[in-house]
Amino acid sequence: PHGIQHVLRELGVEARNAAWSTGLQWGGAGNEHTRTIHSPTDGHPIGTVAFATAQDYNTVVEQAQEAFTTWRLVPAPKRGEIVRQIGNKLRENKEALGKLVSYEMGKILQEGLGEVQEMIDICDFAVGLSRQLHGFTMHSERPAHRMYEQYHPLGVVGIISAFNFPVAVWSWNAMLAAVCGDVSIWKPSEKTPLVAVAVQHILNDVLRENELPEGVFNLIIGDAEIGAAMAADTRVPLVSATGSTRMGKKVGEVVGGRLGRALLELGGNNAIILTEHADLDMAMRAVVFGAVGTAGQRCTTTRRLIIHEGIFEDVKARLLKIYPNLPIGHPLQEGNLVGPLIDKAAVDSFRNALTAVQQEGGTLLLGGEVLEGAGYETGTYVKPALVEARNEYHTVQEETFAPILYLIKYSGGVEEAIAIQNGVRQGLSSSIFSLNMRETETYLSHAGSDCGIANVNIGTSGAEIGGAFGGEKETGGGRESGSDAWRIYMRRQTNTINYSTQLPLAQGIKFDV
Ligand code: UN1
Repeated sequence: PHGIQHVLRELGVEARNAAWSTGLQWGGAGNEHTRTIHSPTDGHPIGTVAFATAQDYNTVVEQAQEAFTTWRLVPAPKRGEIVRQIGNKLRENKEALGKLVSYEMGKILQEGLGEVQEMIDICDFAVGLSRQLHGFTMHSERPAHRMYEQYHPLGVVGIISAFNFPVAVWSWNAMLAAVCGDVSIWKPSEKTPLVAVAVQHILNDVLRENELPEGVFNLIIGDAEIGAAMAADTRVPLVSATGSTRMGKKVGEVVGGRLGRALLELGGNNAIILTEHADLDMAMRAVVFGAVGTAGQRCTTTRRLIIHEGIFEDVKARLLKIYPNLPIGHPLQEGNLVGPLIDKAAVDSFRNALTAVQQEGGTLLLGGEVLEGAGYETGTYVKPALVEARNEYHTVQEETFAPILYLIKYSGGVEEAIAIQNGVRQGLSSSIFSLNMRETETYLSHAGSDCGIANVNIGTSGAEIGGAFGGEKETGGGRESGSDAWRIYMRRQTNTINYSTQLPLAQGIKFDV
């Protein structure tokens, strides 16, 4: 269906037992621990993968360490050239990869293509960056001395990615790490390993064409045990993990326990504030894309809508008109805007959250049903829900990875709306719709949004790669992608060079021997 067999052939993703790949070699075949991946869109099997053992993991780390000794010596702009070639191959394969993202993960094709575009964009960004990995120079207090700082490659970077962005978030990490001179080991979500296999083939081709060592880019497919091994492994100086706060706390604790670096991008509980001064026509598009896009499975998904009481009924009426017409169905079918949830467990947490919030006093205005009948046989398609609720409800305080939008009323000034918005444990993305400068500037001020991302008159999701991406509080504090996020992938060194004939000490200390 939808030409998927053709796509799999084109991308070289046969139902092979691909457990891990160090650059050019595939291993782990013959492993008994295999899993067949079924599409959440139609339940059909896509391919089978073997899960890596602890021994496979060790082999991969050793090969990565070996490759690092070569890769770190390749001049950074030359590393950028390799990333440029990867970006070009991603361009050539954009259509096929976008389709596979869509089929394996369940997001609509437009978003699958968007995800591949994010990978291409970060490649371009990283190519430019490869000539700009600069530190500061400073003036020494001592005569004829020079001081400066430089950034060196760090080593092996572990990348744990989530099912919802099965390739883009990996690329933010891996492409920056690559130009920084690091080698990486990618553990994709066990729910979406096949598109990772497809991308690994592309990486392998580029490595082979450039006669580069195996192990510059590594893929290891496995379950939580592999992630745990990475977190505990002192051979992996940086572990970058995207996923739930529960997972992130474990990784952060273990990595912190060995004083390694953790880059965490965890749960969000993102809100849009609609003040009386909002342009509602514009706001509605952002709200609906933010709440139901990717079927509510982005970490930047809009989960709470904080609405001034003066426009509350108007906003509610508009949403109640838009929601029933949302085209829900196979994500590769043109025209559909909402695909399935990733699996039945996700459907259960969606249903459970809706039950719980109603028990707490929330009102389910619309949605919440699991769709049945032709095209919906998997039981993974749901109707996005609108719920009138209060911010302090337990259910509202949690991130449920599903399309539930909580409508929350406020009656005071923008400060009250900001307090509600900040009144959760997570701090990823946020936005305000208002044409009033006092409101928007207050919202962006030190007393405003406490999130890593704060937008004005655009929604909470769909960030561009050029900015630093990440959030505060239980979102984990990490920053990935653009701006100066590259620094975490390198080690920093301050150098002082004496070109005088004396040995003066700093702070004027006299120490004659
Ligand atoms: C995620 O959901 O993990 O801002 C990442 C966005 C996308 C990335 C989301 N560019 O929605």
